[in-house]
Amino acid sequence: MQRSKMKQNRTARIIATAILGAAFIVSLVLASSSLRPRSTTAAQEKSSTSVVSIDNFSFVPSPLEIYAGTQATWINKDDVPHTVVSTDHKFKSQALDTGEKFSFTFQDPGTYEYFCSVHPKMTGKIIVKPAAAANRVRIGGALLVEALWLLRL
Ligand SMILES: [Cu+2]
Repeated sequence: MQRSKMKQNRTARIIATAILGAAFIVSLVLASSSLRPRSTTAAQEKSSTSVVSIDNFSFVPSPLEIYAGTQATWINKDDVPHTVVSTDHKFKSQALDTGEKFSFTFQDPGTYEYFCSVHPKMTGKIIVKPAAAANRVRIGGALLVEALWLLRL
């Protein structure tokens, strides 16, 4: 009886050690991937996905997906003035003439709906996701907590 319980304990400890090892390797991989290409991915996120064209009486793209902390810029490519007005009063542009821009930095994750006050049927949406780097840190932390919990077995 006593002996089989000891054996069980040892098996649990071996499994816990294996999982801890795996978690450690995973967190190492996550750490290195968040350290190295961060500057390029941040640059890519900024340059490729944060511009909304106002073209032919519509906002393109919509929805626009960005990470928290990203500045979104609207550019009016139409021949008539448009505005960019948040439905929840979070941001509001002046009337934008052809070629004029409006920018707003989205700090908090969430969904932001907006419209053009000159043409209220023109609507758009910005989806702000949690910052990628913060996510990786959160996953690493969760793995560590799980490994520590398993070690208590
Ligand atoms: Cu408009």
